[in-house]
Amino acid sequence: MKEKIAIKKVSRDTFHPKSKFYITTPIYYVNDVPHIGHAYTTIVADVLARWHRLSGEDVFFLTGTDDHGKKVATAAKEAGKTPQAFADSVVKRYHEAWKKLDISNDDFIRTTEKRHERVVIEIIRLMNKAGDIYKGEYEGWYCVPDETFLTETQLVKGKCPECGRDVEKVKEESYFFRLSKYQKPLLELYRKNPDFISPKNRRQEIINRVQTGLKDLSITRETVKWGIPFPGDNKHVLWVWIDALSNYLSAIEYPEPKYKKLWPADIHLMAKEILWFHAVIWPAILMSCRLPLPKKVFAHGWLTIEGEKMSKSKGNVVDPLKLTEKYSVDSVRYFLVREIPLGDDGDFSEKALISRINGELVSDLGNLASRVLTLAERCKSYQGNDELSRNLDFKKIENHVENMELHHAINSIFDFIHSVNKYINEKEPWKLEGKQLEQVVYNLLESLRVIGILISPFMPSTAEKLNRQLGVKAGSFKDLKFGKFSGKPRKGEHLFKRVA
Ligand code: ME8
Repeated sequence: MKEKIAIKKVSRDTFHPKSKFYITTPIYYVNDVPHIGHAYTTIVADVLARWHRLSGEDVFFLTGTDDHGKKVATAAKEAGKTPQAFADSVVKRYHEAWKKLDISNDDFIRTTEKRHERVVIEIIRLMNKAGDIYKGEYEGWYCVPDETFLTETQLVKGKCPECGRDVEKVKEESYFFRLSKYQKPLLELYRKNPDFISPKNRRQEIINRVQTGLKDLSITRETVKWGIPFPGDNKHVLWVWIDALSNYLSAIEYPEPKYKKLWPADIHLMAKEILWFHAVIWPAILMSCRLPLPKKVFAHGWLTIEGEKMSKSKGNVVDPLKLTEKYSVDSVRYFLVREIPLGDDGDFSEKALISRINGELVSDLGNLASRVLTLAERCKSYQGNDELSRNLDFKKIENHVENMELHHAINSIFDFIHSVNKYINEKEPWKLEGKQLEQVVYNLLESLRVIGILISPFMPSTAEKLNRQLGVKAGSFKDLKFGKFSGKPRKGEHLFKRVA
């Protein structure tokens, strides 16, 4: 291709001042109900969304479902339902799970919605206008569980290299996207924006693959019926991935004012198996449409269950709703974010969950609140100082969040919690009376108020419970300054229950 595509360096503030934050999760296939892997991504995105709201940013947090494609059509057939009825029933389970897990998404997009289809058609129109779509024949392999086209050489022992499952042979008429044209612009994008693909260790893998060359991509299916008809040739439906990726624009009403305010996305969050689609295919589509590119695509690792890959046949699929019947929602949220460094693979085990509940949550945080609120019952008024503020390094916590090191952010919050526990032990307020007692209690209440703000993105209902007992309103980061406590504390139940 002779045409030169200019790639600008995408800086955080190219399009907007630091006032908006648009974060997305993948839209999940509705072939089955949500499991803990889906919950993990959605909880992490929720923590980030809540954090940025506390910073005063205008946050838009999007999640949703991928309703189309052969995988969903097959599951529907097996269930004896139409794809639409089947999708509708599974989507309910997603709504239920996200509500239970305190997910604060601002919207929930489904690819079967009209508002989505309209934008998908516009994207195809723009790609076509750029001369990037042509008709041909696809001959190769297709992995239905991953909804991916594969070449003979990509197969490993005749199976899908990603999921290891059977693939099917495909030979059909198809429309193609000139992905090959975007090899150089993509490499330039990665070079100029070193953080575009995060974390770093995944970046090089993508660059290596793109450097070996990009083949044009089949973007329609003739033998699949469950999808958006290809504009101008209804014999074909759009390949589910082109349909799905477009959700990031359709949910913000491209090209309406909402899009102008929110695009480009600040973070597309997902797990590593679909990084290729987000770091290569999606930016290439956007380049073809002449649209700005997202600022960051971040791929986290995979969750295993008690050391094993999650699978139906092993019977170890963890249902997040069932889990929260046994353990509190906040302890599950806390555990997933604290246990696994974002980007690494990680393991979910009930033993490790219980150990963190009984240790960090019950003993360190819950007992601190309980001790302080008991002491507060002995005082009629309080007057203190800000001596505990020097134990809090908010900048450090903020940097950890900015760098997507959420486990470190929690750790640093707990450093402060430990320092407050130490303060009680040193001051021995149970031996104090009058003004001296009032001062120590004030400083402790003030620290709890600050802790309530800091933990709220991770454990929103615990923060609410704590605020209620302190008699204070929910604060944001501008309220982190010490010396503001004016609550009317009243001790309630322990923040967490010990698990036997
Ligand atoms: O890929 N560990 O949908 P999907 C961690 N519809 N995260 C996991 C996980 C695990 N074991 N299992 C699933 C699709 N996830 C497409 C996406 S986006 C335009 C289209 C999470 O239902 C993780 O976020 O297969 C992963 O990327 C996603 O679920 C895959 O969800």
